[in-house]
Parts: sequence; C-alpha cells; structure tokens
Amino acid sequence: MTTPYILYGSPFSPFQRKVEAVLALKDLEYECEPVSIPGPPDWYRNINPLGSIPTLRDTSIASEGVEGTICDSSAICAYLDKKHPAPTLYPDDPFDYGRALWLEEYADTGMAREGGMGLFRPIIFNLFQGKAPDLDTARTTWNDKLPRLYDYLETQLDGRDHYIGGEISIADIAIASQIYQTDMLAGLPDAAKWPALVSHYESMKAHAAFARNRLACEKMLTKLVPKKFDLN
Ligand SMILES: N[C@@H](CCC(=O)N[C@@H](CS)C(=O)NCC(=O)O)C(=O)O
Repeated sequence: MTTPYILYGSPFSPFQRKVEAVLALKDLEYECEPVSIPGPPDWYRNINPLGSIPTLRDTSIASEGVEGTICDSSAICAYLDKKHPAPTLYPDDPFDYGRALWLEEYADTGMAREGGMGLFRPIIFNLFQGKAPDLDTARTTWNDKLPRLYDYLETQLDGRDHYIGGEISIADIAIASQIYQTDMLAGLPDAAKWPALVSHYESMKAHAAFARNRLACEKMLTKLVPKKFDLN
C-alpha cells in the first residue's frame, strides 16, 4: 500500500520539523524523500518553483508531478489540520487563532532568519563544504540577536505551559522547531534569563511528536558535530 504522505526536504530544516510534528500528532504515516538545498534538482523545482523545502505530497490525490503537492510548511500544516481535524492544532477562539498564527510567523520568519541563517548555516553549510565553521557570525547571532527574540517569547508564555491556551498549538510547534535548530549546535538558551521559554522548549523537545525528526538529526550530526559549540 502507498504511504499516504511524502515529505520532500531534509530533517535539518526547521520547517520540515514543524510539519513532521504535525503529522506525528495526528498519527499520520509519512515517508521522507531527501531534497538538498540550495540548488534543488529540476524535478523538485517543477513541484516547488520557489525551490524551498519542505513540500508535501498527498498520494491520495496524485503520486507524481505537481498534482497532489502543497508547498510551504504553514500551508502544509493548515491543510493537514483541515483534513485531519483531531487533534486540532489551531485554537477555536478567533483571537487565540490569530495569535497562534502570529507566533508561527514569528518563529518562521524572525527566529529562522537569526537561528537558521545566522547560526545554523554559517556552521553547518561550511562544514558540509569542508571549511571551518564561521563561529564569529554564529557568536554574534547567539549573543546579540537571539536574546531579544527570546525576551518577547518569555513575556508571551508568562509562566504558562503553552503559548496559547492550555493545549499544544501550531505556535508551540513552530517555536520549538526553531529553537531545536540552534540547540543542535549550541545548546539551550540561558534558563536563568528565559526560564519559561527553556522549560517549554524542553518539554516540547521530549514530546513524542519530535522524536522521529530528532533521531534523524542526531544521526546526521554524529560525525559532523561530535560536540556542541560554546558560543558564549
Ligand atoms: N516559508 C517557507 C520557508 C521554507 C524555507 O525557507 N526553507 C529553507 C530551508 S530550512 C529553504 O528551502 N531555503 C532555500 C535555499 O536556501 O535555497 C516554509 O515555511 O516552508
């Protein structure tokens, strides 16, 4: 029998991590098909003209070509939630719904720009190319850019277990997916400065929904980064 969903991308993508967590929370079977960036192959550009990862294929709609595919993690997660509403990851209350989408966007744009482009890539992309990791750029991001993003999130949690309401939502998933990106290489943010953020992140990281992606990343990192970097 064909797997219902195929996810094109890489476990190292925080956006793929977000989608994998949503698939897991909804208990949906999926296969991962690797696509490298930058410069994905032509067949991938045909299904995702932006060349970004991830893209989801719903094999119940089509098992090849552009048909049956949805690009962009936010579109994919919203699609999966509409198609498989239990458990829903988007709050019912209109204001909470709007806030959840905002925090998802905060993670996908603000946190990804700093943690992904300013820390993960300067280290990992250099290592992939056999070069020394760019620790100067990573240190600037870690010490000067990420703290203000964390300050805002600490106020948003206000000591609660979830960013919105009492249940896990797309906001919790998107934020934890981005913090994992820097945790892989540099460890946790300072719990003395951001206690609620770190406690929320640690419980999300331990959640079964992140297990498959975490194992895949750990496996890929074993040789490349045997020890985390001290960026303080
Ligand atoms: N808004 C997109 C962002 C996806 C994105 O930027 N993915 C990165 C990888 S983590 C990418 O594909 N970048 C393309 C490149 O660097 O060429 C989403 O949520 O899926």
